[in-house]
Amino acid sequence: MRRPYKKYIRLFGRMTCLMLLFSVLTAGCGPFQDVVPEEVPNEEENLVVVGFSQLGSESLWRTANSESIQKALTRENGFFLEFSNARQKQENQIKAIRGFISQRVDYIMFSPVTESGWDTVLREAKDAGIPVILVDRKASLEDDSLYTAWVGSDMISEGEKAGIWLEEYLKKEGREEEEINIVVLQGTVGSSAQLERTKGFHNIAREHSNWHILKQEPADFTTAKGKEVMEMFLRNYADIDVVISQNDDMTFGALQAMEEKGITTGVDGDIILISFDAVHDALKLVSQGIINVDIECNPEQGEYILEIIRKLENGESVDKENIVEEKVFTQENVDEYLDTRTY
Ligand code: GZL
Repeated sequence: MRRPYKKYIRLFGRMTCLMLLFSVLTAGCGPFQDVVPEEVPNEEENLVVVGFSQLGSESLWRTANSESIQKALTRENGFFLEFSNARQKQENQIKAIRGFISQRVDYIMFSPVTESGWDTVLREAKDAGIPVILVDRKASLEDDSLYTAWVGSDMISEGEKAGIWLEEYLKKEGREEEEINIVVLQGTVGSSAQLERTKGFHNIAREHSNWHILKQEPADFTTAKGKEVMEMFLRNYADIDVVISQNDDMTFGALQAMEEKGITTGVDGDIILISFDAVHDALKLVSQGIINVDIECNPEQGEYILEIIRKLENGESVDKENIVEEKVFTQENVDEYLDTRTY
């Protein structure tokens, strides 16, 4: 819902802040170095101005998530999107959100890099009368009126899907009574992806006293860290049966580490490999039998957000939680999706 009586204040405030923003940009320093300053919206366009603090660009999934949002919130669709890349640092997200507040944007969107530490800045947004939409990850808040809607995945379910697949696979292989040693490459500590995928898998693993989680180690959702942590696992554990990697980028790193030691993975491999995200490059490895199963985490959230903001602009109510559709990919079903995967 537009705030007409404030629009001139907002326009002046916005012009001032955007000129400040542009000066910061031209200085080449400051937290907004990733914001691409399209020409300032003029009031006649009546664009909905959205400030978006994306947590980073750490993974192929994140890139696809950003592109999905940029493709939806376009000028043609009536939006002016201010995009800021926080490089996986909470302080950069908080700085960006405060910048959006001072610019008096119409909506603030962000994907919380970790769940805690947002109450103060979101109260500032609420006091400024700016609705907040959470994207992808969740924020743990004392007062859930501090955000209007969340769009993302049921990541507990994702973790449970991994556990259920492993149960079924071991049964099919006649290994359901075998002692199974598991190591886990975890995502960014404290992120809802890491917390909920871990919780979901544990919901299943606790039913199997013969499953032993030898170690869970954060690898920050990146390929480089994934390789480093897998090298540590291989140094410390001689008999690993299952590697669970909480995103495909870490899986790519883990595969490099195992290949260097001559260890094979997948359908006929030494180690069962379970991954999350299901980006195209990983689905190719599922098709080749190198990754046993990839639990999809759908980054295509732009259209969900577009619908939510349009409803809010029309004064309609919106659901607080908006969960995106997701699949599980194995060698049995992956080929029918490979050609249409855009990320
Ligand atoms: C999941 C998302 C995670 C992805 C990773 O919703 O937050 O962050 O699984 C990304 O690839 O880094």
